[in-house]
Amino acid sequence: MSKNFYFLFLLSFLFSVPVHAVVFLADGNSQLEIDGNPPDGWVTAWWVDADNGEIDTAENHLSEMTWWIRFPGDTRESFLHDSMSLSGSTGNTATFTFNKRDLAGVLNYQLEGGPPASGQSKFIQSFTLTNIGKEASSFSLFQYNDLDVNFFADDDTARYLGPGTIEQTDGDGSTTIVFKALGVLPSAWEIAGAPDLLDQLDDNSLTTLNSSPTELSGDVEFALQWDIQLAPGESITLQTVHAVPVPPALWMFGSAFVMIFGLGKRQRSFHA
Ligand SMILES: [Ca+2]
Ligand SMILES: [Ca+2]
Ligand SMILES: [Ca+2]
Ligand SMILES: [Ca+2]
Repeated sequence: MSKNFYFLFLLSFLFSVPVHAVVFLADGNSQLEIDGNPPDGWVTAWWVDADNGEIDTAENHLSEMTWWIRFPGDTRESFLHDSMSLSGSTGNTATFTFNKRDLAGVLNYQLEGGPPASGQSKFIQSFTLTNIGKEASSFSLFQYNDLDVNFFADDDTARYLGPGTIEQTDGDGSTTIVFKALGVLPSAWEIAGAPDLLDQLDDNSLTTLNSSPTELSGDVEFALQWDIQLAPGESITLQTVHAVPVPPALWMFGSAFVMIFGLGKRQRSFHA
């Protein structure tokens, strides 16, 4: 084996290293892992502490979340992160830039963890897309989500609640994740058993989501589709929010507590 061959071998190894390093965001009780290895990774974990103030492996709610795009004339969707690079990150935020054809994008991540052991958390993705070309630009953008609420995949139920809103609840009913699309509402959505939709996005044919079913149980996944047209120079910003809110029962208990406590105080001051 020649020296040159050895050098080329080393070089090929260097260039096979993924473009994006893994990015970890942390805030409060939460961590988010962003890992750019296609096609099975982008946001690859969302840990939320729900008990003891320590993040445990079994507190991961997310198997994977990926973005896909298709332009007119394409014969399949492509993994959007192949055209993305990290432009900066802080403790709980990260910014990526995207460029493909005449489309320039900025994708921002923000993680908002709750108090220790609360189980509450939120991560927000804000995506600004600008047509930097001289012609109108049309494209279909997809976001794929395989949430596994409370880590165990098979006992979840996903429900479509209305335009841009899907919730996914764990089998024991203790934890619900609410997904919301804001800014620009999706043109279509779909709920399925994992990994059907990922296979559809990653195969060699065109995918159009069919906006059904409104409820499904098992190892569920869901995807959103935005069909967008931009004039030259035009920009849009769409946002998606994944949140584990305060459970409704706890929220009511909290409000009742405040009411009783408030009344008690008022009565004491009345008698004084
Ligand atoms: Ca824990
Ligand atoms: Ca799932
Ligand atoms: Ca589950
Ligand atoms: Ca496809």
